[in-house]
Amino acid sequence: MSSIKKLLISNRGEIALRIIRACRELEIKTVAVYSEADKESLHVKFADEAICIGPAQSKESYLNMSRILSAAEVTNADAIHPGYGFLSENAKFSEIVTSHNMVFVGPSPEMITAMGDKALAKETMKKAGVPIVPGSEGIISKIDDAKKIASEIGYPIIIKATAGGGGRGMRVVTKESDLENAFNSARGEAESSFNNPEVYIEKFIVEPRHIEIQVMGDRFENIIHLGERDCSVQRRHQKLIEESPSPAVDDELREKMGQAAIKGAKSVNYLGAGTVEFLLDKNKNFYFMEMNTRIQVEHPVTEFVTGLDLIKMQIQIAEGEKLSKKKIKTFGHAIEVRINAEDPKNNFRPSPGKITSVHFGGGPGVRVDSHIYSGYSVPPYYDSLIAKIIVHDLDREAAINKMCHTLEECVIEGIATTIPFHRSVMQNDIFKSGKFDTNFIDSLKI
Ligand code: MV4
Repeated sequence: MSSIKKLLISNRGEIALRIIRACRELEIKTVAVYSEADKESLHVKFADEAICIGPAQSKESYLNMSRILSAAEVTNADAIHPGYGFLSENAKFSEIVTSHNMVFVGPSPEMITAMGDKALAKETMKKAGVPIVPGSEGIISKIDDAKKIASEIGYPIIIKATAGGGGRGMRVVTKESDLENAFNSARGEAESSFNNPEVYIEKFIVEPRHIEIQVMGDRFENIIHLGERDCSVQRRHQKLIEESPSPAVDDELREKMGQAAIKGAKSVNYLGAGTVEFLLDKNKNFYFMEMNTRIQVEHPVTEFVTGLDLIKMQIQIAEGEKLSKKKIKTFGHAIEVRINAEDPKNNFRPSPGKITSVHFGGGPGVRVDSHIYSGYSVPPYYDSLIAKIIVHDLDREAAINKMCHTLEECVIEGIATTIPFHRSVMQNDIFKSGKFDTNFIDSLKI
């Protein structure tokens, strides 16, 4: 039972602010770290202490373990929260933080490694009885084996990098004559992206939805699920809009997917916040895809429908607290849109630069998680997320309506943002119908 007194946040932007706010409520002191490009960032101003850890490039700052650890040592921090991205799923970082007698607010190195290898994670989930997509048992390294397994499961198939995620090293193959080229190029891309050429093969699920279950585990073998998030609105593997509940998931399916996620998480003794990602097909079959061992960008939609504070829970679990025995109740419908500094009229090209004025919408059931302000310059070095707008209302229709009005109230001047794109999606008939899949955005003419 360690009680955290001072926590260092090895991240930036809105998530760093989010973690600082949770710490204030828990009466934990905070240390921000920042790169030279982030001197004027809000997380630097809001934290109790702030330490510059190096130049703008992530490798020299937010990804530099020794500089972050030095910052923790000189400030006497007794815990580190990695947020999402950067070092949040780096097994070595988790290990080093712990070996320096600090609490890592995240999973053990073993857990990160086990889930970071996608083929291994799939095997682990299969053994636990979680449904998986039919395919190869583990890695396929020879084209003849690839041909054999592909003809067994039938085309179309998908080749995936075991070190992958985010679409890199992935190839869809519809006929055998394309297999050899795809196999070799997937391995090549996997090698150059992840220093690991290993791939595995699955049946390709056409027009799936991306549904993920939020789970939380404590040190006392309690694992709970907090319902699903539907993240089917994506563009080039970047999520744009997330919501809970999913328009495609009824109570019965939610219970099935929730229990499957719990079973999977229990089988590895999962600790802390995690997300079990599934593909859901047209016939309501669901298949394990990946498990993320971090807090996710879209956690606020789950917070809105459950009334819980997932960041506070993460920290309390890391301190050794037990999960509450109270039954999780969900209420209403929440939608999140990601506001990126990108120009939707220009192929979503990044649009860094100085923000000359900002106004966000507001009102009951509106939440804005953002680190921007008038006069702030969006640096070109990091991901382009500048704000998340999350709304909550009684049902999906009311939530969409509220999001429309909120987006109408929003003004961001000086840079291009994805606000106009979100306004048009909120008015799109397919989006409003709730009947869409992961191809929805790429099928729009934008
Ligand atoms: C799939 C799939 C269809 N069938 N696997 C995309 C990212 C990576 N995490 C896995 N992905 C997919 N795996 C099988 N067997 C379709 C995708 C996919 C996708 C998944 C979720 C959300 C958006 C997507 C966009 C394209 C492809």
